[in-house]
Amino acid sequence: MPKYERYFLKPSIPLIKIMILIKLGGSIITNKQKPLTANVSAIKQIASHLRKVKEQCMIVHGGGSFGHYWSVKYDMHTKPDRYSIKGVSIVKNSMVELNKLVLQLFHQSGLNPYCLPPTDFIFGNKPIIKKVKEIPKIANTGLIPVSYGDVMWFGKNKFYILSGDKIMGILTRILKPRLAVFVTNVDGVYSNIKTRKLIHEITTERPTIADVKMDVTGGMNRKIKEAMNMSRNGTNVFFVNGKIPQRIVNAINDKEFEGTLFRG
Ligand code: IP8
Repeated sequence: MPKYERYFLKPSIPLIKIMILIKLGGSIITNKQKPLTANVSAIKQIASHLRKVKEQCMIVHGGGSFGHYWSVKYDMHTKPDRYSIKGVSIVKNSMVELNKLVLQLFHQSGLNPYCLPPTDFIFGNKPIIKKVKEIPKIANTGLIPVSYGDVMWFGKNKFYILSGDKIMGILTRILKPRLAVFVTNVDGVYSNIKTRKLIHEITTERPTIADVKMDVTGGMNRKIKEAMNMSRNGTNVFFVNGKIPQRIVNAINDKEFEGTLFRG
């Protein structure tokens, strides 16, 4: 058979891509005012809306009143350091507990979540590229990989707090999803917190944003920084209010949506 014919007869290899990355912020899946309290009804509602999404997606969730509560108590931060070993253990356990609840509630809503702790694809503070590139194949089976912000082993007896927002940035850089969505308990990015003036679209410049309360991993500021980088790399990034979960679906389905878009 001539060479060119062999070339054309080769079955085309489908390009497997994670189409959508969704970060469920701790502010929406937990009650940040009450330590160790999950917002079960919000998780359930979001899960039932995610059933309407027909593309492969991956979820990353934050720590809220689980991981952040204990990280503050044990003075643990994003900088690798020799933190209290008891603190490391407690923060880790609290994130596993919250993750288990998210998985259970997703499952009850008819989704097929697949737990993927960041230790599965991040070593020290570097992504294991080969492992990250396997994630779309997992999502392609119909499973929904679910990862979360965590306390990570850094080496040399040091640990650090890894934000779910940072995980979103890492995954976007390597997997180039169709779009990414940050779900929080507010409508999007406000230019003024008092008047709740929403910024509908952000292109290149860092916006003047309202001052908001920080947490261990940097709160809204960290999210915005991550979203700016992700959009600069060509991914559209949406910020939506998870209290109205239809907005997540609308952003994904390119319907008119309420929130902030960082245009990629
Ligand atoms: O809420 C933080 O993840 P984030 C995880 O996405 C811990 O910043 C352990 C505090």
